Amino acid sequence: MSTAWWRDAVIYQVYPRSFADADGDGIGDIAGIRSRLGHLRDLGVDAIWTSPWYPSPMADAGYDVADFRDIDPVFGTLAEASALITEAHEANIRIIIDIVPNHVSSKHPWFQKALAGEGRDRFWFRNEPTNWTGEFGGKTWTRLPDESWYLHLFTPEQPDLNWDNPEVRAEFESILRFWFDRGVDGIRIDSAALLVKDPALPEVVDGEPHPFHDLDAVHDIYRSWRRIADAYPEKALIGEVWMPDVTRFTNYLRPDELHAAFNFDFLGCAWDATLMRACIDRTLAAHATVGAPPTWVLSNHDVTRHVTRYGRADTTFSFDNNLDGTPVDLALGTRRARAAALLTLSLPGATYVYQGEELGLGEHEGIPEDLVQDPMFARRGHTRDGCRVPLPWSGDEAPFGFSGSAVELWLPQPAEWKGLTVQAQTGDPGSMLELYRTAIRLRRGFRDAPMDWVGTGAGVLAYTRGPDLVVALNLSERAVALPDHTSVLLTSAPLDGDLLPPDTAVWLRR
Ligand code: TEU
Repeated sequence: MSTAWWRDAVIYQVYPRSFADADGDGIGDIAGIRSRLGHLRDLGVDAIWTSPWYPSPMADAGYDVADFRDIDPVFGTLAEASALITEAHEANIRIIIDIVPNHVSSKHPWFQKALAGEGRDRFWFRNEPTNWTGEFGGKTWTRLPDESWYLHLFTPEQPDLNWDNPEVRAEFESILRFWFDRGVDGIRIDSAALLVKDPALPEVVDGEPHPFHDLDAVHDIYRSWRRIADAYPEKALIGEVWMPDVTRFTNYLRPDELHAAFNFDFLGCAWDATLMRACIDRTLAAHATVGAPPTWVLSNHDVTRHVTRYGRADTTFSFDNNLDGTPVDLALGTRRARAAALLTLSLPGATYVYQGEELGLGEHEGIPEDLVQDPMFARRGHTRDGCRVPLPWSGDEAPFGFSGSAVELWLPQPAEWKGLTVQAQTGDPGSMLELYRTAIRLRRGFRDAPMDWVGTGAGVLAYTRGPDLVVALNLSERAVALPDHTSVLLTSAPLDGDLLPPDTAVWLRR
């Protein structure tokens, strides 16, 4: 294992509720993750990132944390988390856990005490609300029986912490050490740009500095976190930073701050050669200014799965552009997702794989409204549940091996997933799973090689990785000539003789 492992790792996001259920309650758990580590080893990933597993009332699927130093009984125990860390390390897989520093659960002891009048300065209490709009839409202030209001950028069950309070800072520094001491290799930082608020709590006014998005003072927090991480060998800090301005974004990646951050610019980019090329160039140039590794992200637990996105007329993603229910061509989306995998797994930097993308799962758009769990749904009319459906492992019918018995799962699986189980795809050379397995294996041969663009016609992206590999992706509507090569290593779809068909990517030996 190389020291700066996060620079070129393949990092697999495990969403614990939906990965695998060992205790048969219809909700995934740590024992389930441990039982399926073989899948991750066979896939060849370098690390996993687990979404929150802490005690939580689950008002926001665990992103409402009541205790950062324990595990929710629905997921298991602290001892099981330690066993997972050990077993993952034995399989050469690192572990990144999720820390949610912007807010806690309203059931967290600090907020319970605040309600009783003690330690209110750990939160934001005011006599009057502001005009702010929450990150899920809706109001950011809730009134208490004593007529005071408290701030929550997300749901009312997620009161925002006051990062001006030194006690808050000390507490999270201690939480980082708690988990580093238990052997985790990295921290994914939730909503990393939102922590610091303008203490005057001014209204949001167009053209004036924003009161809580990306305030300069937030960087002091990550400088102190970096000092903590650096006191251990090989720990990585990875920020969830949604930031349209690329310079503001890379500020988080300066050498004394975070090691990496998710590339949402790329995730939201349309399936279009000119726009993708521009996005890749922008990414590479921006990261080079701070010496940070680029990251390549297609999906996660918050966004519409990319098989579905790429099968729509509008292939972009943005929370402000709700495309739910618009027509989807799943065959086209899958074809493009295969090509996109060969793109993201061959660009320089780290690649994130969201659980189920290696199976080619699409968004489950058919969840009945009365089963929807996501608190975003009531506020924005869009649910993130469609990308959070329990994984299909085996068999011909739900729960497809997710749970050992025919229990009702926390979210229903579509019957069409029968053909997409791990079992059904294993050994099928045309499957998404085997494509990912092969690509991740081959990637080891070039992952630290330099990248250079190769001139091609319009609609095509082509680049070399070192002396051995040339990659080409055809985003145009016509078949195009392959770049010069000696042999074909891997294709996302069959070639058309010497031509690269539309929506196809290829890895060639030069
Ligand atoms: O998501 C944060 C997030 O997606 C927002 O900050 C985003 O900028 C906004 O929705 C766009 O309007 C993280 C988690 O990934 C998500 O699952 C949680 O629900 C959220 O934080 C709250 O913890």
